Amino acid sequence: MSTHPTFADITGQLAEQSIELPSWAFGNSGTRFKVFGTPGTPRDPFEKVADAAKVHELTGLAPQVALHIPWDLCDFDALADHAAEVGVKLGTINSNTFQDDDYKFGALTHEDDRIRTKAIDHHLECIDVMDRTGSRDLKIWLAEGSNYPGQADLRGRQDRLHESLSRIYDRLGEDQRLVLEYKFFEPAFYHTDVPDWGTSYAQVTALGEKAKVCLDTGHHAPGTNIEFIVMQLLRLGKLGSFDFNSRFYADDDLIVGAADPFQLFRILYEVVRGGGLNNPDVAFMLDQCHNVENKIEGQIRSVLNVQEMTARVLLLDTDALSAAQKSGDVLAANDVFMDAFHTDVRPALAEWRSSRGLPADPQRAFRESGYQEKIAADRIGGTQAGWGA
Ligand code: PSV
Ligand code: MN
Repeated sequence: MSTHPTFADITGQLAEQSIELPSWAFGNSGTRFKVFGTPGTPRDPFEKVADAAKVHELTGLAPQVALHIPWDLCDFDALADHAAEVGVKLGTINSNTFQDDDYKFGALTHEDDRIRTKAIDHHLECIDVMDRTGSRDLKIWLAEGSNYPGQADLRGRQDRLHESLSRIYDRLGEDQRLVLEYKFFEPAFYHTDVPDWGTSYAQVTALGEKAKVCLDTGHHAPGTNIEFIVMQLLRLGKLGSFDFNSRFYADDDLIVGAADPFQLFRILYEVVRGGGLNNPDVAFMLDQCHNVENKIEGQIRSVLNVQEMTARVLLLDTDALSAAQKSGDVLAANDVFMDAFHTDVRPALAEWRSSRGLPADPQRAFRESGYQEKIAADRIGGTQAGWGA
């Protein structure tokens, strides 16, 4: 006998959901062709945190903000106080070894001891920041690789990567973690040192329990079955975090769920199936850039997309699915799955938001709040934040 969950059955899980926002989503970004400025763009981490807090205020979904070092270097005690005042917390610290001339041929994998040490030291400084901000996770994405066959010693670089990561890992506190993000290409075009989940898994497994894999949904070749990777990493206890976004072609960093809502559903199905929902060991983060759309609204839309797709997954009739799977009824199983995907949860979510004192339509509430007009009028002068700022 299968019992189809009702919306009332799932609100407890929805209420617990939390998605971390990236500070850089509020700064200017673009392609290698052009970065467009926008009135009201934050000039410093304090203004980024204020914008992130607006997203949380209107959605109840985004209580943490991830920082990027050195882009967000500042007085971290003051920033943490400011975050608390506006109702959010500082979260994951992202390192950056991709914007310094020394790192042209690598950072943690570099042949030169001096440069490797410099890159390791940068990560140790990031851990110092984590100690100040109370952040748990150090997220490492490496822009390292080569463009031409024969250019680099692939094996030597893997060995040096392990040594460098070990030095960083050894400095982590009891409750701190390292999450290693993979990406199959870019900026390097021939080989990348951490191109896939297998490499990240091998490297973090060699480090120990406090090291996990970060899965950025935009960092796979077209056609990759990402939900399979999610399932496997959860099964192995090594999925530390998500960077959610969506892509049409490469690492587009578009709004999560915008390019392929069904893929987001399939990923979240495996998250729920594998016990990763509202599990503190599996951080939900966004890694997005809003090049042409309003940035704050872009973040609001993103967290709502994740919430909406999570609700659809939670409404899936798991008993019916399991019965169909066990009896080999291919189409019945697929019907149950698709039925959940096609469920329109928007009216129920709007009503539930209102019942919790949140706006039924957070995006509209943002437009009506006048916040964008206010920051555009107030934030005059200074340098707008963006890549390298
Ligand atoms: C670069 O591809 C990237 O998008 C990585 O995904 C990081 O998470 C992010 O930048 C911030 O460094
Ligand atoms: Mn990412």
